[in-house]
Amino acid sequence: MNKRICVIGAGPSGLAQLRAFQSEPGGVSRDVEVVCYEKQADWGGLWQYSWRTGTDEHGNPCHGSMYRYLWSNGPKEGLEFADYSFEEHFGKPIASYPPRAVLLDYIVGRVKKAGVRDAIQFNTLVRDVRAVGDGFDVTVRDCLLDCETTENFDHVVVASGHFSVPNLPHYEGFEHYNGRILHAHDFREAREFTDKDILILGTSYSAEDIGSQCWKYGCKSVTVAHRTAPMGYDWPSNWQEVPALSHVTGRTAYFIDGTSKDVDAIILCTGYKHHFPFLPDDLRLKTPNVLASDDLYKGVVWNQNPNLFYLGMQDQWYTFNMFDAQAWYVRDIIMGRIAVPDLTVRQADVAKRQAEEALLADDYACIAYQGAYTQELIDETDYPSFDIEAANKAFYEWKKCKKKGIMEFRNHGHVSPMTGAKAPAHHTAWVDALDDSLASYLKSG
Ligand code: FAD
Ligand code: NA7
Repeated sequence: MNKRICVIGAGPSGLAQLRAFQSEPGGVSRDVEVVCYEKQADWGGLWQYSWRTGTDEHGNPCHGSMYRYLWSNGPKEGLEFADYSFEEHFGKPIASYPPRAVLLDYIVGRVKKAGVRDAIQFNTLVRDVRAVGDGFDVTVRDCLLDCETTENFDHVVVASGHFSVPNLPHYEGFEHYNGRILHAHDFREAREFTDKDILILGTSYSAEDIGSQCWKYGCKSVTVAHRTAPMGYDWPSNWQEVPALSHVTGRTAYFIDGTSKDVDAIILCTGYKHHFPFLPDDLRLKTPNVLASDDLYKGVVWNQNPNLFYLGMQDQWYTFNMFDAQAWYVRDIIMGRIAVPDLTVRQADVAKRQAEEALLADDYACIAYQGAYTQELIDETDYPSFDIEAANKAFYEWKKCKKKGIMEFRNHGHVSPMTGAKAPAHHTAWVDALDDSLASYLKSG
């Protein structure tokens, strides 16, 4: 067969692809070579915290969007690997909303066990990918040696993430604002805003969580401006939701209903762009953050050139186990076990998924939709089947817990779809847990 496969990125998606090949039925064929290029110095993608903002140590755009004190914003029972449970990794049941360091430890634990690190070239930035015949020329820069090389591959798997390049809107008066304006991508330490009045734009995960972080670490007030609709939780008394921002003068933010508020900082929680500067027009995915993106058959195969794949490019309820389902599916296409149909069928598949997404009435329907998509891919490979309904249920409970108490939902324990065990309560309520280290989280009582 003699196939060469290039994986771009060693975050959860790229690592899922390495693990999929490592778990190949009958062992990895000596005729298949998998090479993973990772621009950062270590694996784990976004879960690898960096204090840096702007540019990294090599002068390239900094990938990291994670901040200190980040705790999982969804139940871990929704993202658990089917081939490596939390209980297997930690040797005991743990609570449902672990901090970043705990999740990184879990992600890394599986791939350490699989022994796939040697397949990764770190500090290596993919600069350019070109279709050549049935394959691809991939040009990379070794950022330590500061030199470029080009190699040919039969398949390319793009697993470079899509929560790293900020969407940065402009509002009138920003250039004269007398405070700090930053995007969520550059937010690192909530204590920077202790005793400050902050304004947040956006109403999704980043807005909710960065606001909650700043509140937890003592900011004076949180004001959240919504473009479409308020989040509508029962917020603490120093937190208000207001209509969209109109403009800024000096330190004062004016909203479209004519009200105003003096603020010390404006945090743009306005989402991210799918951005692939290393891909030419004929290979580049262009999509908003949705469940069924354009041009991806089964959510992974690039319609215009089915030797190219994308992992994890959807809006995400499901994460790690969905990336696994995708990676196992891609592996089986590459290994010739799953046939890719012709272009007309691929396009019809995308159109059907998009039409189905358009009919989804609420978040609960979106969760069920992505759960069904994950199941669909799993059914076609040997990825261990698991109780998707139980994972959906954890997400549904999470939604309800948030409605009941937005600053308390992380104290709830959910049932693992892998082991059937209910997670214990954490030893400290989230609001009082100021230390987010692995050691602190795992200590008992
Ligand atoms: P990433 O984690 O982004 O990894 C992509 C990798 O590709 C990176 O290592 C990057 O360095 C590398 N790369 C990029 N470009 C290149 C290039 N040109 N050359 C070489 N390497 C490259 N999900 C959850 O399930 N629970 C959560 O609580 C949660 N919280 C989140 C909080 C924040 C602030 C953000 C931004 C995301 C959060 N997510 C969460 C979602 C997150 O997207 C996924 O958990 C996961 O990290 C996605 O994995 P990925 O491998 O697709 O992308
Ligand atoms: P999302 O989920 O893509 O949400 C983006 C938010 O930004 C959403 O509320 C948008 O409002 C809002 N937005 C976008 N453009 C604007 C402008 N111009 N003005 C005001 N508001 C705007 O991104 P997140 O960063 O919250 O979450 C991404 C991931 O990071 C997620 O997986 C988390 O786990 C962490 P809209 O509703 O469209 O009006």
